Amino acid sequence: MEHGGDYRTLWQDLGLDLEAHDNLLQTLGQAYQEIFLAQPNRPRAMEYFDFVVSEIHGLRVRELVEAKEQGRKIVAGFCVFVPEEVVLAAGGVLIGLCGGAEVGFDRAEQYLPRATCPLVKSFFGFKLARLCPYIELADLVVGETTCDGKKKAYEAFGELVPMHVMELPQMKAEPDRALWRAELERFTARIEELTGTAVTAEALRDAVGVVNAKREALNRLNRLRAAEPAPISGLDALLVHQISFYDDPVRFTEKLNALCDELEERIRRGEGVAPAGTPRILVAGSPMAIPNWKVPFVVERCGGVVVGEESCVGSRNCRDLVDPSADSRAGLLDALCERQLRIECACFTPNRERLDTVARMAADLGAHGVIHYNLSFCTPYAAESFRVVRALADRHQPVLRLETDYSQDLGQIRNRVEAFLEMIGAG
Ligand code: BJ8
Repeated sequence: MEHGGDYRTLWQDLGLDLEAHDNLLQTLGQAYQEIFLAQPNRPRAMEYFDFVVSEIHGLRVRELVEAKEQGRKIVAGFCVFVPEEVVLAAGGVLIGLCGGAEVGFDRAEQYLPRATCPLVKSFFGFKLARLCPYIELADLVVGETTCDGKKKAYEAFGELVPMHVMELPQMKAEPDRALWRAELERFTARIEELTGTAVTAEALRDAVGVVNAKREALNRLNRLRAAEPAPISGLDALLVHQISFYDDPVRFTEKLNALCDELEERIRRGEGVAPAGTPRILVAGSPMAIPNWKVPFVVERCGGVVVGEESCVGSRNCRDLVDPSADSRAGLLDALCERQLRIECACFTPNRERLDTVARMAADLGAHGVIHYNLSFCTPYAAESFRVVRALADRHQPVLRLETDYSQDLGQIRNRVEAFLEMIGAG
């Protein structure tokens, strides 16, 4: 991938496999060119996000190295239940780890069953293949007991990196809330120990403000996509969500608000990325981690436009904000707990609210159809897909179930998506 600086010494110091890393960046650069830069009529403000991707293993990594040199700790996580607010309040940096490419799977399969979700195999593979600078920079990696695939993978991953695993309950009744609240306390203590900085009420409130502002900007983007014609492609919007996990939160919020200003302007002028009448699709289901761009790529190359993601790389991560009004640290942790337990992850049972959320999002965004997307071997979302299909059928909303991994099975997916778009168009 093109980048502005020479980072070879940096990558070497981090112990990356330089040759394989060169190949990875080259492949990613080509894919980015074909998938993103080739799109017509993109908003100008996407330039910043293109730049961030072109520097994905460069400038941001250097920033993090400098942050470490100044004594800040880098914490890495895989799930939206890892509270960024606590890490920021202790002066640390939280980054989401790569898990969206078929990298190092053969090595990962020496630790994990073949029938493991690609997202899990990917973070394992990136580490074993020595291809992810972020994993190498992390002072602590935080896991959570969500699905079985992740939960068991963390046991093995803990042999390779320093880990802290949070016990996420599987239900949302009172005892479960108490458990998660206690886990937030235990996590905060671990972060304080790591950073040597006490998490005060004041610092936590500031951090809540920073992360709420980021979520508000993401929500603003999501709302603007309800316009017809759609002002931004699903590919670009997904990319923005993916970048939200590893960019500096304050800078990211500023740049995203600038993008939203431009989109508002486009909407006022009646401009879109695709003509009015283009079939509009909501994607719901498993998260799409960077660089997993398969579904919106296929939908948009087949003549549709993705207008929303009911996903953790999407609305699930930003829909609700933390109430910042408490004046004590305990009160703010309560508010954090309260917000997180509104997240409708399929790892919870029951998870009925999610069915209404998918239907409501489809209606609010003016979607003509929903693609329920799940990664291969992701049992929680696959199991829920049946109920989502029924709930949408009751509302006469067309839905397509897609299950895929990170392989290049584009032809097969294209056939199914084309048929779905045709059906919607004819309906
Ligand atoms: S809160 S969705 S980010 S757990 S895709 S690894 S579920 S087998 S990622 Fe998730 Fe947190 Fe829930 Fe959101 Fe398992 Fe499924 Fe793989 Fe998954």
